[in-house]
Amino acid sequence: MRDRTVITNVTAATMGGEGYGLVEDAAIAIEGERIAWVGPLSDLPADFADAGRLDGQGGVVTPALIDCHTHIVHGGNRAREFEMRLEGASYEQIARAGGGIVSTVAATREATFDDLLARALTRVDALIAEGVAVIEVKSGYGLDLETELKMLRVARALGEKRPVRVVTSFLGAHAVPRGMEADSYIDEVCIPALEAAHAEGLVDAVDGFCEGIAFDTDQIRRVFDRARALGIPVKLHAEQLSNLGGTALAAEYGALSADHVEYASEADAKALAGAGSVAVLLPGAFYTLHETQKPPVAAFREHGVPMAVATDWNPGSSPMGSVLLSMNMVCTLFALTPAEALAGTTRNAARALGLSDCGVIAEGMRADLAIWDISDPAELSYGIGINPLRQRIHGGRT
Ligand code: DI6
Ligand code: FE
Repeated sequence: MRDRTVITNVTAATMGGEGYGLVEDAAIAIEGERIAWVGPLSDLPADFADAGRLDGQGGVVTPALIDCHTHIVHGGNRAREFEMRLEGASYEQIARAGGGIVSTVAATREATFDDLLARALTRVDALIAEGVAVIEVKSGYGLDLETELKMLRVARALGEKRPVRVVTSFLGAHAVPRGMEADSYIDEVCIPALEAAHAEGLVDAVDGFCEGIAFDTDQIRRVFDRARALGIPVKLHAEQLSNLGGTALAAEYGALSADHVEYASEADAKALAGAGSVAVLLPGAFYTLHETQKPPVAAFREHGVPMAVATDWNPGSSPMGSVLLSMNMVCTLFALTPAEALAGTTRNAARALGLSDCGVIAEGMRADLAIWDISDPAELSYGIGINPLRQRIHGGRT
């Protein structure tokens, strides 16, 4: 018989439906790696009477957190660019002067597989310590076939070395490498690299950066057409620094998500709603770049666009290793409610990754749970630099 455990003495924020979906004095029965039952302890089926007990000590249990947008596999760091921005240079100026993404590309090409893996594992450990059970990891600092594959193999290895689920995104269309034109890069390097990575089973989704300093919609469209032909879902860094039509393009391709979206319009919000795509909000990049244009949160709410929240952990625009901090920031900077922030790192983050077996506490879902030393789930967003995790459960295992 499979392991059976019942978590008791907790308030459950199930995240099913509106708000937190709170169940006071809850019981959550786990069988193997799945949730077998959830509800008030007083209604627990007699069937579970002999199961082991896990005392939640009066805390709150939520779905384990999901970081649905990261670039945690990369070489080097860009602390010098941080100093340059403090001296007045902009992110785009630094990128056009040969810094920015392409400087991380040089460091990532140079790093060995083992170096990249060791550094990324420290980042994974920081996220696990915050109750994270699923991490999305992008390529995009290789910009050549060999290094894009190396990054994605490292990403897959992270999920073998640690008890965490890794979902990969191929981000070959992240920047134009030195010495190449954007069009020939897309056709001669990016698309062949995508095909090779897909053939190796390394690609769960295809991403791109649609921006003046990166690729236009025609170039992204060519990558998306190939993704579609290969049967891979797409997502897009869209409307981060300007409005180039990336969000509308993402919606046209039925994207899992459009990410950043500070410069998205009301029409973009409607398009996302029509496509069922998630808007992924990345307040770490907004904060780091001193951005002032906020994403159209009111329009997302009005049109029913699900909002997810993530770290965007990367060495340039968001050197931020905390999902909890992203939840605080998205409330303080973009006026999400703490319940929306938690939905953004659980239910809607799962949706942004195309996962339907996690992100809420419900029968049949994976038993990916976090038990917190708090009495109100709003405390998760309210604290700054405070980590109240008591225990993380991943696939039913503590
Ligand atoms: N937008 C971002 O915020 C990251 N990538 C992107 O397309 C930044 C990547 C970097 O600056 O290294
Ligand atoms: Fe990003």
